[in-house]
Amino acid sequence: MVETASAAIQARITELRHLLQKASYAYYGLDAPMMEDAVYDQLYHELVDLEKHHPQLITADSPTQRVGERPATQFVSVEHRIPLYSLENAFDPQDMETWDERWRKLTPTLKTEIHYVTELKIDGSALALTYEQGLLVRGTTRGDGTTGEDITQNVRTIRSIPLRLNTEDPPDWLEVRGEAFLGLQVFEQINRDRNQAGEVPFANPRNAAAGTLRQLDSQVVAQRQLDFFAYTLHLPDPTSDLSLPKTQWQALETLQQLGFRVNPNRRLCPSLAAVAQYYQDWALQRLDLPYLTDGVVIKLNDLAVQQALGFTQKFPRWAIAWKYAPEEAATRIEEITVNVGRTGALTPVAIFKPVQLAGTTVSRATLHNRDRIAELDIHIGDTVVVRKAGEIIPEVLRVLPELRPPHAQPYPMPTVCPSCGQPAVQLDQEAVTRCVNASCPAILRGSLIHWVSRGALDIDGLGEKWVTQLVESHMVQSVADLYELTNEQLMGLERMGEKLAEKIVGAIATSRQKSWSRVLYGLGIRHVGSVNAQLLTAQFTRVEDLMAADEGAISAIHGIGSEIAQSVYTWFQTPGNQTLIHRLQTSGLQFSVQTPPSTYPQPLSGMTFVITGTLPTLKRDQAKTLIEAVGGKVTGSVSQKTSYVVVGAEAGSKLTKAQSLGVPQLSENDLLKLLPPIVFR
Ligand code: 1X8
Repeated sequence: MVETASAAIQARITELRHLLQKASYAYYGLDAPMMEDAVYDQLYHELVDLEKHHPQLITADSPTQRVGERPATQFVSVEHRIPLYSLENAFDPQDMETWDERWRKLTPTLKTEIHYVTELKIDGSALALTYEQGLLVRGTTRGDGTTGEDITQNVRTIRSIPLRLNTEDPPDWLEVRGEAFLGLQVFEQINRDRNQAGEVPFANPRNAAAGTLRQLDSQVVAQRQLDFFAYTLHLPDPTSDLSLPKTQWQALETLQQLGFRVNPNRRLCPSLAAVAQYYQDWALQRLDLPYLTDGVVIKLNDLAVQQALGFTQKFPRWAIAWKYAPEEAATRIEEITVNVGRTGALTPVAIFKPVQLAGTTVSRATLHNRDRIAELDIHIGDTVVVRKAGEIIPEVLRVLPELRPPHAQPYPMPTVCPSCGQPAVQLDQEAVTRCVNASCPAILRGSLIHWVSRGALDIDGLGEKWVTQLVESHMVQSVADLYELTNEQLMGLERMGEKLAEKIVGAIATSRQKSWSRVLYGLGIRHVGSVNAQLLTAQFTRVEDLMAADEGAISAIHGIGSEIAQSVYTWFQTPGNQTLIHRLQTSGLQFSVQTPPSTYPQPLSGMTFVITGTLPTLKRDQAKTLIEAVGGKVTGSVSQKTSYVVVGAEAGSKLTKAQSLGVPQLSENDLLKLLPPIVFR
């Protein structure tokens, strides 16, 4: 229902947007959070609620408007107003000297002293962002540099990209360029979830970022938590009161002021020697960053000099990328084995002669599926180039065909499951080969490994080797059997001692306390990774509700698409799965949301508060949430047991009663001082 909005409501909406924008900028732009997540969420939900009742007041730059409702059907090509050039690459100091001499020759009359700005080269996907009158109107991919794709819907979901510029007087038009990327932790979580969902993991964070940006459904993009570093600012010539930066260094500062995240690891270098030092300094340090870099970017600082130098056919003359050598090594494939995972997917794995790569010994790498093997044209005995993709996951890059031994045979994907011997199924549209035997021991083993894993039921001590024995000995035929294991039974396993058996049985028992969302994740339903499990259990707080829901009700959850909904629905309608749920329920596992204990410090625990009158800024239930978050209780009436009354304007009988009982009084300000860790810093 649309309600008419009073001036007070309009003012509150504006205030909330302002606060949330500021908080986002502090968090993403400055890396200096201004409020706790819980407070942000609360203010955010207050705004969502107000906008729901007053949809006529929703604006495109509201922080609630990041995720589009409707998936795009395709992306539209757009021509870049200014082309996005790529950078010339340098690989050693000699290349740098050559570049330096070249631009110097072209500026013989240069009098001023030249500085270089050095920045990290982010291994992501370039974006161009257009702002008109201070509002984000378009986000495009680089494409071929001349024409890119309009992915505005997806760009809007990136929380470190402001929807509105942080300036009073924006120019009619400006363009910002930078790199969208995925942090390593998020990347690893995405791949865990993809594995879990039976999908092929991304080879590296760059592919994952590029793939995510081209997702048609912006809800999926929003879940992936892309991030963005801005590095170029294009302003129209006679600009507004944004003072026109004269140097790249100033431009970076302006970008930061406008609300963008700018990489802090930049340096102003007075000489090529200083540039080389920066390159050296980051060669190892970069490996500790939470995102990937593949080199450093060097730019001439003076924008007038940049303009005078201009561009070649392909590159700016005033900038260059000095790349770090990717770690690669050649080795021989000795064998290809096949893993059968929880989802029944048969994954080929190359086993090769161990090699040193980026500081570790590597002897195996996934080949993903038959398509990838065909693409690489791998034969057993081939010498291949392997690389640690993004310094994490070993990857087979290519075959060296000239080193192929005579009579080497291509590798055929098996037609039967190597674990149970039943025929493996290869669907036409899918690259994945699957075992579909419901009682395949490899699938059971995979399901158990997933169930006990850290993100699921977190059963410590029950490692893969014990799981394998439990499956092979037929002691466990379903995850529910775990909850009936005894010390004595476990001690029947090879090399199992009394202490360890006791510890494992204890860990299994404790896992009964694990949350409903972990249980749901642990069940290993296709497409239900940890994020989706949380979304589902937030809406369906009891398993009965989820079981009773149809596909429409499931896909009505923001962030849950129809494919996921169908998978969940089908799973819960399958009789064998219903039996499993029933057995697990009988074993005492959690199938409903329990109120989680607060993770904040609890300085107010044991204290009871009564709020009376109108507080100057907090609404009553906001004050209540804050107090409860740090352990306090809020009740409706004053008694001997009341620790404090929080007093606002026009307080009535409760204040009188408190005075008569000698209960101490607090103003809102006094209250806020009692809760420093969760309120605005
Ligand atoms: C590409 C990149 C640039 C920067 C960082 N990462 C990149 N991938 C930077 O300037 N800090 S500039 C650039 C380009 O111009 N193609």
